[in-house]
Amino acid sequence: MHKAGFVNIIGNPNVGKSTLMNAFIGEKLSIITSKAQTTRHRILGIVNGENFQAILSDTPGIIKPAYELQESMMDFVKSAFEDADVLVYMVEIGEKELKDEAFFKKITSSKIPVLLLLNKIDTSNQELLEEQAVLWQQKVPNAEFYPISALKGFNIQNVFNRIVELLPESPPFYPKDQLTDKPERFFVNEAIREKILLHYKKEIPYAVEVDTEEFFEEEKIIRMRSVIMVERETQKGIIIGHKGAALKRVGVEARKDLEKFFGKQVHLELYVKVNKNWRSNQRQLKRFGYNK
Ligand code: GDP
Ligand code: K
Ligand code: MG
Repeated sequence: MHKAGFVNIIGNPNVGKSTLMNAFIGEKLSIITSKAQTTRHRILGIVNGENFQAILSDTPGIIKPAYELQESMMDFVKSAFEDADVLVYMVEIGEKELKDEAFFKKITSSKIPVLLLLNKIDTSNQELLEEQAVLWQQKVPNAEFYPISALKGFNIQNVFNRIVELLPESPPFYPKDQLTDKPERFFVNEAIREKILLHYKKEIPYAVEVDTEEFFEEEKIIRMRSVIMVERETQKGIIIGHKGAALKRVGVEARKDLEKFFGKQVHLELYVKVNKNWRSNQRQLKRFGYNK
């Protein structure tokens, strides 16, 4: 018998959804930073076993949209309810309220099995943990409850075993050697965006989009050329930095991650371009893959 199905991970920004997904996959597919809205797209990660295929999806955190890009991000979250076989609802220690009541209702009235993961228990003491466990089980009584640490790997294997149990009987949906539904260029964009999130302050990361224009795989090396898009001339200057030092750092660090990811030497060329107000422009958003 073979089992296969879709497992959708939802929750507020920064609770650890991408960290969990990567812990399941064992590869760095989803970028992780301490900033909210790091994940903009819906990313599938596929875990294959001899008798199962779990197709996990990491979604952007639930937020109230303030501009078009965010509206499109929330469409990815909504779609996560539509095709799931298992819902993984993640909260973190100390979190009390949900930012969106409509979503919360969908979870508590879900006909699909729900696993409620209370994450970051490595940051908690026993008393707080017990209090939170009671609180969350009352709030989401239809869910199976698991305290976890996605970062330290605590209870992750148990959760994963339970997910596999809950998968319906089905042939695989994707080839069994496939890890993700996203093309290689997507991971190049994401590796660069992660470094920008890490090294620049304030609004810069949110004004940035990365587009990999070239990706040539040769026998011993992969050659890539990517453009970092910003909304204003001043942001371009900040990205490049004094004598190009800031941009160089992004390039060097992203290249190292990409060499690990692809298991091959990488040559990465970066440049910066101003693209006025791309975040509010439907056509531009479509181009960057934000249409559903
Ligand atoms: P997402 O926005 O829900 O995808 O959250 P991320 O996976 O990007 O994680 C947000 C931040 O929480 C990052 O700094 C992670 O390192 C951190 N984090 C995730 N899981 C844990 C955990 O189990 N324990 C601790 N202490 N930090 C965690
Ligand atoms: K994050
Ligand atoms: Mg994320």
